[in-house]
Amino acid sequence: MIVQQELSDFINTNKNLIQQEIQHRLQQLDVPERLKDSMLYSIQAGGKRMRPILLMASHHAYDHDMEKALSAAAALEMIHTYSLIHDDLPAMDDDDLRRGQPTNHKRYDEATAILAGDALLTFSFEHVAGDPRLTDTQKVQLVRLLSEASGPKGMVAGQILDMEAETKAVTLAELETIHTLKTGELFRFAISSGAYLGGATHEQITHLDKFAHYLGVIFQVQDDILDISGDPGKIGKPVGSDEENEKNTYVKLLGLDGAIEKKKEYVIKAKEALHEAKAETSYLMSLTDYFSNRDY
Ligand code: GRG
Repeated sequence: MIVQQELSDFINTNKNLIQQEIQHRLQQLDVPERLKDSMLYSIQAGGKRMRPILLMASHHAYDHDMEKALSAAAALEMIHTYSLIHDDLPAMDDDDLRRGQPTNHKRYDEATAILAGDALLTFSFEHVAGDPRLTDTQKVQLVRLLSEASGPKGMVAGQILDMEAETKAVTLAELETIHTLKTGELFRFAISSGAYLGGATHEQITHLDKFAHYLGVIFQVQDDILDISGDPGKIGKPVGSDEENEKNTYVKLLGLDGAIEKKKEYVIKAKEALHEAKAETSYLMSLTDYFSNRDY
């Protein structure tokens, strides 16, 4: 069992490593200045970096040489940032603020925001494929896992199902499918690719996939709970507005107490799956509680 301070140190150290990795690579890019600025604008706007931190923690469970996991972690954050830029566009969620700052299309313009998202998505693959710290087999495997998680079988599928669900009531099972694809697939990439690069076996990765599924739901349930608590740090539609009321959420389907119960149940399941993965999973254990109790 690790203490709170150790977890904070792990998070901060890895956050800095990830930041340096992304910043360094993007700043080196010899591309049109406006494109580079808009890519860096959204990357530098903050963000909790939860996905790449999870990837680093999953890697650490099998191997302490963290350098090897850095390009996959950076690529994951680039893809997450692209998805937020596109999600904020007028054709999708039409948001003015993200990460506490004007959204990319508000700061620049719609066309530039679309291109900044496209560029972050495609550059993420270039970054992994060009990493001299990885073997050719690792590069191919990471590109495959990353495209599956973020593409039409993963996050993009979740996004379109979520858009379709805006105009109808959904069941709990349908809601879980939407979030498993839209949010959970990137979590699954984080956990499985970190472990893969650390040398985990196929069987261990199967247990970790289950863990990632539960963790994705925990993250989303907590997101929905924070939404109704009106946390000023969270950017969404104004609490109580029509658009907010129409959203399909765990709190809407289960009530606040039911959502809290669901979260507790999934924390237990997540930790059971971690035990089965038979590795040094103390950071992943603590991150599960951190995800479940986060207040921003
Ligand atoms: C546009 C293909 C495409 C997909 C968009 C991620 C996503 C799919 C939409 C974002 C909308 C949203 C609020 C999703 C629910 C949970 C979520 C992914 C929140 C944002 O992630 P955080 O809280 O954000 O990790 P930070 O800013 O900390 O990185």
